[in-house]
Amino acid sequence: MTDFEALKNAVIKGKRNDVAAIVQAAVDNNEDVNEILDKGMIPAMREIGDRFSRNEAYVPELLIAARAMQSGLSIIEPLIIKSGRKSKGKVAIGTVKGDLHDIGKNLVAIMIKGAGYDVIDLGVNCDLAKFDEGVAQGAQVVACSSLLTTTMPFMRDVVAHFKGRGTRVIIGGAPVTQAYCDEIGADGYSEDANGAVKLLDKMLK
Ligand code: B1M
Repeated sequence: MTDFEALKNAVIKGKRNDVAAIVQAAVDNNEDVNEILDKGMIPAMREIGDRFSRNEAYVPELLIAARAMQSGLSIIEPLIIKSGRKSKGKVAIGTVKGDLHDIGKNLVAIMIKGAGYDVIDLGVNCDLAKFDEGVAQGAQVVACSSLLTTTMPFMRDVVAHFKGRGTRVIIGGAPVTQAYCDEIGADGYSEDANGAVKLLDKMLK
């Protein structure tokens, strides 16, 4: 059984080899991937963020924690994504303009891929032209991620850009709320990656 506290500490301290070893052992042991994420890895990112708020951690610490998180995610990703499935639809996902946070966006992308959608990952710092590229490649839904209160307002521009053009826009990220979604007229909001799957299933059924 995985020691979630050890996994959490390894992510916080940025020990990516330790993270990879613990996650690999859990996977080899057939443990629940969602538990590894929800009890070990995601709380670690929350904790490092809180330390950052209290000036007990700085950007370099955030960066090495993020790198450690990615090393664990890359082991989990192939398990979540099933092959040989029939596509349920196409989604273009990106972190909005001015924002470089991609861990949550990557997690959402992995989960929706795993649920049977084709995903076009547009990366970070996406302007309107970048979201247009996703739609040009056939995306029916544009999913926007934002982690900063300063970049969140760009979601309003994305919604306005696609209004009346048949492309739906869904939004998420730590500062984003259902109230904000309603305010800017986005087609949907979800708090987390599993919620994004449910939202798409409802929207594209
Ligand atoms: Co930054 N950062 N950061 N950071 N960072 C936050 C977001 C912050 C809350 C930390 C804090 O102050 N406590 C704060 C924002 C404050 C605010 O705006 N109110 C902050 C800041 C201030 C900054 C800088 C400005 C710091 C600086 O330079 N002075 C800077 C900005 C850079 C930029 O983007 N232009 C910055 C930089 C960075 C790093 C580059 C060092 C690094 C990111 C590395 C990377 O992503 N590759 C980083 C990190 C790691 C964080 C924290 C610690 C962790 C984020 C994370 O990965 N969480 C974060 C603190 C925190 O979140 N508590 C923080 C784990 C991830 C799984 O969760 O991303 O929330 P999350 O995604 C969730 C949901 O939100 C949702 O599902 C995901 C999975 O459940 N979701 C969606 C996300 N996108 C979705 C899209 C959807 C649906 C759901 O579409 C439908």
